[in-house]
Amino acid sequence: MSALLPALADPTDEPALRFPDGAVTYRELAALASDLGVRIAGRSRVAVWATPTLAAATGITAGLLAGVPVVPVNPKAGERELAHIVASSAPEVVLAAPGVELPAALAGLVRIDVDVAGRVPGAAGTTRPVPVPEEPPAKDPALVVYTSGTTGPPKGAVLSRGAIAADLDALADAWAWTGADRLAHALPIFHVHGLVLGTIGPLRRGGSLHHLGAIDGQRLAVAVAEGATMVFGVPTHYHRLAADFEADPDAGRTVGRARLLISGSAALTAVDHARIEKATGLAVRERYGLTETLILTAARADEEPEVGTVGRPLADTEVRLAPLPAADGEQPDEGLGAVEVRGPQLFSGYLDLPEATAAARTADGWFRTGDIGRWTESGLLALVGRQATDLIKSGGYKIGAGEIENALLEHAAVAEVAVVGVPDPDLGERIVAHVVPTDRAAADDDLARGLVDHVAALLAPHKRPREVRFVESLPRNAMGKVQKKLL
Ligand code: MCA
Ligand code: AMP
Repeated sequence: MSALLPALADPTDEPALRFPDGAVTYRELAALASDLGVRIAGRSRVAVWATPTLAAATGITAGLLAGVPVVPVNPKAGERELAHIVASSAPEVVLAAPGVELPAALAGLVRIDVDVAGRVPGAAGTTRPVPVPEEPPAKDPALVVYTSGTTGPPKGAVLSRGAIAADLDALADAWAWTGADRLAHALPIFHVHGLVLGTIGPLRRGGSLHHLGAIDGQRLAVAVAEGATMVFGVPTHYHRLAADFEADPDAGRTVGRARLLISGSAALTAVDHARIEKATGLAVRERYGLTETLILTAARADEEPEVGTVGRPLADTEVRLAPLPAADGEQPDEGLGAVEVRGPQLFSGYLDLPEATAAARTADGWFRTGDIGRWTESGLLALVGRQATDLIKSGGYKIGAGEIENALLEHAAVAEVAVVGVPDPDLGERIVAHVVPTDRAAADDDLARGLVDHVAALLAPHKRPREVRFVESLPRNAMGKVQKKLL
């Protein structure tokens, strides 16, 4: 494998990263990141306070250059979740922009400020990268990304340098993605979508990223008018863009000058596919993957995409459909199967969780995605659902129902609770908590708001229920198990 980020080894004055707080060329980024890289070299792991900023992206780049595994931290993670991530990943250092106040859970770490303002602009041509340690082997970890399961706290997926390089190169093949491409998006950079694809992706190609800060049709139109050629987003982004373009058709037409609109992390509805195509003239292409596997399949740039599919397996990626177990005595529909995969982009395992790592694979070594799919006549993969009902996808975030239930049960006003995802046109699924209160008389709107805030503060705002329904009891089967299907 070549270096993970070859464009930083021999940097030019071409644009590399642009965020709302600043922009850098490759020469500037190489100088900033290698300077920082030398200061963190040799550390076991480095946490990065992953706001959508140039400072955070520079910190992540520094970790990759120095060969120090990066733990991107959601800056809105609640106290419980943050404490878990810090205890589990045990970083030695935390990188954050100067002046940012970090929560107590990170206070015990060595803090190094990522000061991009002091070096940019005007650094071009004057700074020279400091030599960083030799490129580590491809099997070495690059990132530890935390992802939710059905129960328990999130697990750290260890992603190697080789897995990231292999996946990005396979996507480059699928999308004809080159150094001439300029990517625009508004994704968080603490998850695979915005981080591996959306930040490391353009840097590996030698192209650029324009991070919009927040999703907004007019802002995106300006980015495309300024040269953005590709757009990444979750379905919620496209749903909101469709409304923006309907209100401002010029913005939609301008965005139509881009080369590719790509959606992923959850299914884009046929309705939103059609709205975006009508507004921009471009058909959105979907791709599919998981934190643990990176991207597995994609609608190719050189093929017309088929709505309702997530494209073909990437180069060197194998996808098979395994027989589904009969549920409740019913035979599964013909043609449907459990999606299992193999490929060079798969994770190395869950950090310090050998049993969970082993359980994620079949006896013959294929990774179980937990998704249910079928092949279309043209050989494309269509996803039709998930095996676990306790996993919710809201706004493109994977959220375990059990984690929210446990948080709610800690609240004195909650006697019993069942959390489910219900269909939502904007978020895909909306988190709804069915709560049996300890005191019926106290079950009012104030308590509902209090429960929502409780989850947001303990876990993260995106894990908060969007709706709390007070109920007298939960439907249970003869064994006493809650029957969520009846909710
Ligand atoms: C509201 N807020 C609150 C509360 N109520 N905060 C605390 N307590 C409360 N009770 C705040 C929020 O913090 C937020 O602040 C604002 O109100 C709106 O929040 P929210 O409603 O959650 O945001 P949203 O507008 O609904 O978010 C939609 C979104 C988001 C922007 C699309 O869901 C998103 O960024 N999704 C991306 C997910 C993603 O990247 N997934 C990749 C993982 P503020 O406005 O300041 O933020 S999947 C993956 O990686 C695989 C490989 C793949 O396939 O891609
Ligand atoms: P995460 O673990 O957060 O990385 O989420 C991975 C899950 O997102 C997959 O198992 C799928 O269920 C879902 N997913 C990702 N991309 C798509 C897509 N294009 N269409 C439908 N579901 C998707």
